[in-house]
Parts: sequence; structure tokens; C-alpha cells
Amino acid sequence: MTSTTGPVGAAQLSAPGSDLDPFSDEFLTDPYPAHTELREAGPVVWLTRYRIWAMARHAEVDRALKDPETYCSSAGVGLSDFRKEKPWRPPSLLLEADAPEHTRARAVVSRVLTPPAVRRLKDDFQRRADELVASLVARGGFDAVSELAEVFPVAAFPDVVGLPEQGREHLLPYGAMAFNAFGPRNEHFHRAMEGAEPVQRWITASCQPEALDPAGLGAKLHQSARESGYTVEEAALLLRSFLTAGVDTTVYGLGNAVACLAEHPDQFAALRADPSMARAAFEEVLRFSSPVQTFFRTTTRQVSVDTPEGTVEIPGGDKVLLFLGAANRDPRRWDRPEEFDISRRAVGHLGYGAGPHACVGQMMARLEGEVVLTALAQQVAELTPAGPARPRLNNTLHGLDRLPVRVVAAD
Ligand code: QZP
Repeated sequence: MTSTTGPVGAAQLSAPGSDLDPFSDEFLTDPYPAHTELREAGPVVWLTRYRIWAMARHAEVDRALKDPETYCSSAGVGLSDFRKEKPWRPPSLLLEADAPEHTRARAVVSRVLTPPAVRRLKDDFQRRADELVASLVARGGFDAVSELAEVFPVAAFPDVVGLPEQGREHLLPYGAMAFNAFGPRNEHFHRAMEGAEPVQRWITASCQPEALDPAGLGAKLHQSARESGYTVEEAALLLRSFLTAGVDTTVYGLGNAVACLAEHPDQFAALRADPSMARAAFEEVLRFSSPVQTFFRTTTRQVSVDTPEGTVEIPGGDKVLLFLGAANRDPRRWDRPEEFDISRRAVGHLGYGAGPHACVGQMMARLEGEVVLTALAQQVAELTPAGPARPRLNNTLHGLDRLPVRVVAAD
């Protein structure tokens, strides 16, 4: 932590300053020491490199997410301020919107992703996960990223949405683009954007009603949107949210799940002893190793943030970086936050956000985690690392590029 301080107004306290770069390779590779530094520095910290504010404690991140009138989304939830810079793609009607537009869009999407609608997918998802895990276990070892974490969401989710079979290989590169684009225009962003054109063309085309299986959720979303008065173009943009948010996030989540279990044999043993803990175990993975580490809000007015030393004033129109992954390990909120413990009550973690923008697909995400961890619990007796894991660095997502594991089949 440096002694640099934030902009000081007339009678206000200056916030602690930090020259940490949350988008540097060092930070992205192992964010946890820096998280501690940021949480300990204060409830709100001024990041000198980007001239933005940061919150890393659970209470402040939670409060900001639940106060969208003060911490808005319509200026973008990345570093880029949509009121000053042209967005890299037409803004999302769901993510990058505030009330009342957001409320309307959210209602349309919620009608398609209801808990009963997601529950109906369970048997099919479980069967797919069981088959996939059986084929991997038969081999004794595999790469848990490319052969498991990437396989399941890239097959199951697009099938459910009713996307064309052709071109699904564009889904992961599109996710890499979108999630890197929430950060600065650094190496990660530029690399993800190489070859963006065919990817974006496929995404746009696949969101049109004529491209979709009429029995899928995509067609249902179009119908739901039209009933609420959206145009076809707007309905397609709403469906784009599924394609952006629904694949990469679960890939990272499943990869992190296998890593957590392989690195904590006692926890895998507990899961094996009681496979009905699969859902709780995935929740703890999201707390302990959050795939979505950060996103931003923009202040709509001057906000006072109370600190033990006094009040810090954040001016209106400023970007605030919310560290979900740091909030999820805040010792002020969690007992033994650095311990991966599938028996803990992980509810209240911010891995799916909170407030009116909280992940609308979280039921689907939980189901995907549950079925894969259930299959592992039932079919695998031993799960161990079989070589070094390699991180996949991304400006928003935290997870792995490679995770070799060795497995022994359960009898
Ligand atoms: C991404 C969209 C963690 C989030 C920022 C995930 C996300 C949600 C929605 C969209 C994209 O609407 O495009």
C-alpha cells in the first residue's frame, strides 16, 4: 500500500490509495494477497493507476450491489465509461441497464429461467454428466479443463437454448472477449479481440429467431420478449446475454470446482461419502474460488462511505471496482475464509452478485455444478493432481487453462 491518497475535497477525508494493478498478470494469477491488502486498507480504496475506486470488503460490495440508484450499471460494468467511450458492442439490455429498462428486460429473461423450468432439465443434465464422467474415469486421467469443464457447458447449455450446432466453437472465444472487455485495453483484451469478427458475426446470427430450435429456451425468450413489446432486434440482444454470460462462467466454475476438490482430498472424501452435498460443494467453490472476480458500477451522485477514521466522499460519475472474490474471503464476514469447506453455509457469497442484477441464470449454473459434482462423487474414488495446473488469465474471470488429474474409479 502506498501513501498516495484520493482526491481531497473541502472537508472530507482522503481515501487510502493503492498503486496495485488488479489487471496485471501477477494480480490475476494469484489475487488473494492483494485482496487482503485492499480489504485491510479500508472500506474504499483509491486505485491510482486507473483513477478509480475499489471496494473489497463484503459489507461494502454487498451494499453497493443493492443500491443501484447510487451505483448504476448503465454507464457499463467494466472500466470503460459508456458516457465517454463507445462500447465495444451494442450494450446489453440486461447487464448494462438501470431501472426501469433493466426491470423490464429482467422480467422477460426471468420468465424463461424460472426454477421449475431449470428443474425440468435436471434428469437430462445428470445423464449427460454421468456419461461424460464415466468416459473420463475409464481413462484413468484427463485434463479437467479441456475435457470436462469446457465440454459440459459448451454442449448442454447451447442444446437447451436451441443454438445451431454449427459454429459453437465461437462461444468460448466470445466469452473471452466479453469478460476481458470489462477490464482495461491491455494485452488480455487485445489478444481476445484478435479474430473477433467471425465470432461476433456468428453470435449475432445465432441470436436471430430463424436460427433457433423452436423447442429451446432461445425461442421461448424471443416469444417472452415479443409479448412484452420488444422488437425482434431487441429480443435477439436479450438472447445475446445468455450466450455471453452462460458459458465461460460455468466453464471456469467447473474447472475451479475440480481444482478445489483435487487439492483438498478431505473435502472430496466428504463429498464422496455424501453425494447429496454436491450443490453445497459447488456453492463453496464459488465463494472460495469465484469465477467472476470483479465488475464495476458507476456512481450517479456523490456518495459518503463511512470509515473508522471518518467519511470518504466518492464524487458522482466515478467508476467503482467491486471485488466479489475478495468479499467472498473477507474475515469480517466468514469464519476461516481461507479454508475450503463444503459443509459451511456459503450462502451470502457474492459470486453471483447481489441485488436486482444478481445472476439471473444462477439456477442453471447451480444445476450444472451439481450434476457434474454428483457424477464425480459417485464415480470417482480418488481425484488427484497429475501435473501443474495452468491459469487462464482474464480481466474478469479467475480459473484454469489446464488441470491434469488422475482418477481412480469407484467400485
Ligand atoms: C456478462 C450480458 C459477471 C457478469 C458481468 C456476467 C454477464 C452478465 C450479463 C451479460 C454479460 O447481458 O451480456
